Amino acid sequence: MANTIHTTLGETEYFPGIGRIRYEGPDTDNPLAYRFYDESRVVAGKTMREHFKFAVAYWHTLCGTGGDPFGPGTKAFPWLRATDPVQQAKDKMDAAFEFITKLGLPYYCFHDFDLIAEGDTLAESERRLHTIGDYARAKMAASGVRLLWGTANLFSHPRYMNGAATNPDFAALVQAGAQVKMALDLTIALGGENYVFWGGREGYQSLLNTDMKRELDHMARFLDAAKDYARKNGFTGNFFIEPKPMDPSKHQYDFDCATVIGFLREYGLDKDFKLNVEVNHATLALHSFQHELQVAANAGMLGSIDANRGDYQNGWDTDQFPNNVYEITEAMLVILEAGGLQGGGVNFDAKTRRNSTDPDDLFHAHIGGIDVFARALLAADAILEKSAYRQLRRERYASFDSGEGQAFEKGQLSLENLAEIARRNGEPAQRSGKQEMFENLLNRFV
Ligand code: XLS
Ligand code: NI
Ligand code: NI
Repeated sequence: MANTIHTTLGETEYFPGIGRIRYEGPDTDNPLAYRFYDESRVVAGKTMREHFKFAVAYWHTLCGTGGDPFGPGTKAFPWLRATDPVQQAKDKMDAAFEFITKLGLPYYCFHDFDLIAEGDTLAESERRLHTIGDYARAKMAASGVRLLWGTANLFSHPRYMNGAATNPDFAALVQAGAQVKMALDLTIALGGENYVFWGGREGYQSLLNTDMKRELDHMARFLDAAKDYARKNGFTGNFFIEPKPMDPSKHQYDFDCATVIGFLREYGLDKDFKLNVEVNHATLALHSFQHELQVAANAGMLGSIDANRGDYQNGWDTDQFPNNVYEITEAMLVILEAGGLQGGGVNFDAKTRRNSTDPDDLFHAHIGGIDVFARALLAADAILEKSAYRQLRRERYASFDSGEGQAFEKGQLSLENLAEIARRNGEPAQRSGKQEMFENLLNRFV
């Protein structure tokens, strides 16, 4: 089970001089090695590999060349050189599988048109997706790499400028339908374990021109139709919704976990859909990542995560690689206590900076993020198993463990009963929340 990923090169080696990245332990000086991620090490009953199911995000890592509103891309990726779309897609996939397998990671994720450029017609797009799908299937079989999730890009093409499933024009909505059908076919054909909906432009800029209720009804109908199609065609995996509060729309319908859970329950979609929680989306919604994870876990919908981080000073989706062990330890506490992710894994929806232009920068970025998660897992496991953390937290609620507190939890006390007990007891004694002590406890294990 340890090394089931086989390094797979195409005709060209895109990352020469970089071999398989291996676990060398915390004391190594080798920057191209894992110091904490030891894939076969068992922590809390599972290997690290099973805990995380790390995935490379095709869009950032293979397609993102660093363009921003102030200037073009800076990264001259050799796999993007070919002008023929099929050739370019194959080169890109060669590079992808070389990269993923040199990192030894078990999964990848894609949008349909990350894999290959969209055609001028639906028929041409479908033909292209078939071609690259066959190519992917062979690469996956040779390497042992699997598809964590697929998705459709329903936000880049100008036809989606007013939304996809929530577009006020039915003609645009049906295009989105055709695209999701093709992306589902591809995901199913490649044995994808999950399928993600991130509502790229499902939202609005101005309420003046927007019938919000009608758009939300349409979104639910669309998701329901996609789910029915996938199930009918043998897809047994999970559907995930990825919340994000804004960017590109000013108001996005999938604002945060609580909003999405409410939406799914309102429309009866909560049995089939879970959540894909992204760090930088949580912070854009002015939540912490761990808060969003906990909200999802409370609803039994903690499916998968998109790993990245925002910037403390900038208020947009900077999608940087995770590097804060303390914060990810808080997240791993929630994930471990929730019993892990349901069907999903850890997808690096993160990009290197515009001026990180060496091929090995992609390796440093992923190695760093992977090790932060591994280290956080070890710390969180130690906190749960070797410290008084759980007990201290439980003790704060001890007054509900017996007697009248317990009767309240069981729904046996009326408001009159509460008032009567209050009068009898008088003013409660002050009890400290001990936040600093909890914070120090975490720091001891990080
Ligand atoms: C963008 C989203 C996107 C989804 C996949 O902010 O994070 O990358 O993960 O469509
Ligand atoms: Ni994002
Ligand atoms: Ni994402």
